[in-house]
Amino acid sequence: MTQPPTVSIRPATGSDEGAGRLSRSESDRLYAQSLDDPDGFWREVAGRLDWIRPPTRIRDVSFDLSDFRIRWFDDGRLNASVNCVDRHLATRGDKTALIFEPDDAAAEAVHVTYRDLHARVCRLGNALRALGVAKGDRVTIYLPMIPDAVVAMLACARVGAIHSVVFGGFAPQSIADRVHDCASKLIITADEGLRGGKRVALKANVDAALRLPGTNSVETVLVVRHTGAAVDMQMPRDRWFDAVVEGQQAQCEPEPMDAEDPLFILYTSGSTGKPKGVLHTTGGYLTYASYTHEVVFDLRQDDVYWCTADVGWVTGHSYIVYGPLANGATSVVFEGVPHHPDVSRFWNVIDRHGVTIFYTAPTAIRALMREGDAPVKRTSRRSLRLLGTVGEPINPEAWRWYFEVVGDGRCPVVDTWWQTETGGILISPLPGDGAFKPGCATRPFFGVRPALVDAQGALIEGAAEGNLVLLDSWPGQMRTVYGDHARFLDTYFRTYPGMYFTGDGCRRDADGDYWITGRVDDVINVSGHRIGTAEVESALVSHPKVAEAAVVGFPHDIKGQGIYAYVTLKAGEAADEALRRELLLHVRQEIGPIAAPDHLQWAPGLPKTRSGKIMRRILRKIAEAGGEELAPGQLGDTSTLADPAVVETLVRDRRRG
Ligand code: 6R9
Repeated sequence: MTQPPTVSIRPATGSDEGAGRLSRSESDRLYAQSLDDPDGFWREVAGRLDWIRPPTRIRDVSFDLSDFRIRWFDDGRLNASVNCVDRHLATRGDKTALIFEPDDAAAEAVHVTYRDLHARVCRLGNALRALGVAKGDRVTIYLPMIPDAVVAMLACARVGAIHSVVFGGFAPQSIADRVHDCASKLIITADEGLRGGKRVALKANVDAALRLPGTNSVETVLVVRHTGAAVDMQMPRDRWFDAVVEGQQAQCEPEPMDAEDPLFILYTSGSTGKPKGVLHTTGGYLTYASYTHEVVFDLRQDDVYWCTADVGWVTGHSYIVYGPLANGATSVVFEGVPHHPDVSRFWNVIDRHGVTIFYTAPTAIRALMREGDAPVKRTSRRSLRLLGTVGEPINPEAWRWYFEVVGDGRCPVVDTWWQTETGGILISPLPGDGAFKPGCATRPFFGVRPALVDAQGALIEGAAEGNLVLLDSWPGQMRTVYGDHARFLDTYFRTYPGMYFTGDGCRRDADGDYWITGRVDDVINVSGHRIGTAEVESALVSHPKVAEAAVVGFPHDIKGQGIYAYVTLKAGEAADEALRRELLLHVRQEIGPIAAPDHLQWAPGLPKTRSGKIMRRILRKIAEAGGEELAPGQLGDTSTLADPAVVETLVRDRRRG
């Protein structure tokens, strides 16, 4: 296999930008040390946090199913909000913790200092306690990207409540499923959200969710006044956020938490069934988020750091809120979208706030790349010194554009691979590496032991392609699926005994560097968002006219992957344009806009084995082929098909478009 050339950084003349970065030899030494003496290594790293009681036991881990456990720092005690806020007050109380950049580019940005943030977190913490929220209770957060979202997360952490943030793009049914699964006691939402000038009816969605069965656990809904829109307030359930925090003390006793006490639940899609509640605990997660944030982004005290994710996803949890704030950094909270009011928005925001570190998703880069260089080049971006990507594989062309056009060839690009389950970055180049491979997530972070296995679970050595597994634990690893530990073990540890299975495919090159190739399970990565094919299928078949549905991913220029749905209607139903639109709308209403299929093909029948299993491999090939002809044999082995004619029909209809 020939290696693509590496790309080297061109430092600005006379600049000392690279000074202080870990050099390649230093980071290699730290990596070796982290594997030689994990206890010593992580004990020292954990010292970066303020502990009420510092841990003496560092790691207690076994991936062996007969003796399974993942425990880090387990006799330590701490509070995450204290680490993210209080401990900065003495040295940087007046430093900006959050810069809020509203959706409306003409509106003023708002700076929230660490001192302001402390008072806001304390007031809400006291209000939560007054409303009966106690340690271990679950609180659902369904908010736009506004500082109150960060305040809400930290206030939960302060009183020991477990937050479950639900992305503002999810529909009432998805909110209800997530509320039901963890039996939330309280929801924090806003009247409306704003995205690209469009209003999102958050409170109305919560109202609709709470009319659905299984949501009786909710006692209180706190409503942030954001756009000022009129909303239905159902007393005594619904309370205005500003009214409940008003008059509360600006001091709030933090709940002492054991390191292994839960910090949050975040729902994510898997290959089967309903989304799983990924559970992260306090000590290990915070240590890992904070340490990776400092090392991978080469954080300095005067940085203005901007991660464009939403707090509804894990990237927002670890790298907008917990990592940056634990590190006392200035973190930008952006409410808007990359193309509003125009496609220079990202770059204008960078100039407006002097952003030095910028972290975004390949899908955004590809969409902006399509607009050409001019919208970038008319901005300065001189403040930038580091770029990062996350969420999906980045194609080398998009990587080069990001590096050359956005970063002017000056800024290292860290392509960070990780997952909701991993809590923080596991595979990434480091800024001091000097040379980078476009499209390559590169090498494991300290303490991380990736490996490749074949379908039988045998380890593969050297340059090869296989399934990506992790041989050992790291502090940020998820601890369980909320309420379903058996599902946790089945999903991640049973496929390849003794190893954590990531669900990703991966190639290792001759240098030992890792290239993530994408999901190998039934998860589609659409614009960096994980969608389970099973979820979309169940939404489609919940429509009264649908008999059966099969959903697969297909390559999409901007989104990375698109959603392709094959739908079989009940006898007598007419497959027409009106019904197609109705079904797409139905999925948006059931799950949310992010899950709406990009392509819906009517299927008189679906290819199945004689035992009745849908052969998705074949459906994927047909979807990928687009309008191209499929030569015989290109579909792979079709000998187990119950009815080969079904496939011929699908191929013919696909070509006709
Ligand atoms: C952080 C996050 C996880 C899945 C993961 C993989 C894909 C994320 C990637 C990447 C290639 C990268 N993924 N980062 N693939 N290169 N740098 O995205 O979490 O939403 O749980 O998605 O995203 O397929 O398994 P999550």
